[in-house]
Amino acid sequence: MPTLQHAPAGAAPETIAALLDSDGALILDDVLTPAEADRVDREIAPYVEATANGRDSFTGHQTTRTGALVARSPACRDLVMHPTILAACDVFLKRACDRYQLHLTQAIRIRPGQPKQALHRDRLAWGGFLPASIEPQLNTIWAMTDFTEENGATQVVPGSPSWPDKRRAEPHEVGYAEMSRGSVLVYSGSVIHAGGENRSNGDRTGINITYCLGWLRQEENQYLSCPPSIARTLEPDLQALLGYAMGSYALGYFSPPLPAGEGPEGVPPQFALGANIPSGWGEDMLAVISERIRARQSA
Ligand SMILES: O=C(O)CCC(=O)C(=O)O
Ligand SMILES: [Fe+2]
Repeated sequence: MPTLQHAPAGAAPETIAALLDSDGALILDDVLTPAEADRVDREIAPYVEATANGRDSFTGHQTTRTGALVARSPACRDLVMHPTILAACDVFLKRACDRYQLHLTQAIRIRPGQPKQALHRDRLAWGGFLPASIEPQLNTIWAMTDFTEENGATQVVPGSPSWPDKRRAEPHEVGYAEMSRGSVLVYSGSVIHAGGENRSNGDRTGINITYCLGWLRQEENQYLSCPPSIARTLEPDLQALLGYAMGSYALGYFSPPLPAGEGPEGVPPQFALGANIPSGWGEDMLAVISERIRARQSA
């Protein structure tokens, strides 16, 4: 059975990106202290307890999935903003975008009796239209319980990012993201993986926090899961990660739907959170993009 590579909590972003390119996944060991994991547990527990099982075999009839974790849990905001993960996103995702964004926040509780999930690539969320040369996504699952092969540790097929679409994994090619509570599975949008079967007596809980290229649609609609009334209380970098920032020169502006003459036209999303937008706010980004277009044309 293949095993996953492990790296320390503060691993260099280039190391993480290289393993994501080659293997598609790795485990960062013991990133959270037990007290930090307890805090996450405490904050999400009421929501997780109240969540019904999934609606089909993919979401899992013995699995609960609980979202809106930025709005609901300050401790989960710290996971979203974890410096090791954001540094890895800077290297891994900025190869194909000006800005990456939060894609999904979801506590996944695999309960006893849940069978294996079907193997898949998360990039199929975009329907298979993205060219294979573009890696759209960096994913994390933060272990809130120990992850073991017996209790449903994520199944992962190391090396599968480069496989052709039609290749299916043989059982001996599937490994398990076994890790201790507080560790993090990091995996790409292109690696073949799935939730595991839970043959134990206890729950397996992981916090799935994922990031994607800023020009793609987010899996969890962050503007609805964390609307401006809540987003305006967050730190600016987290607001931007949710999508309350321009994704590129022409991505994401809006016109506040106010009576005629009472609001500006075409302002960045931060305006909805109370920020003052300076005049000529697009100039810097326009210069960057014009330069890039020139460089492409002359290449
Ligand atoms: O819970 C897990 O271990 C993985 C779940 C998964 O891959 C998914 O739902 O897309
Ligand atoms: Fe998945």
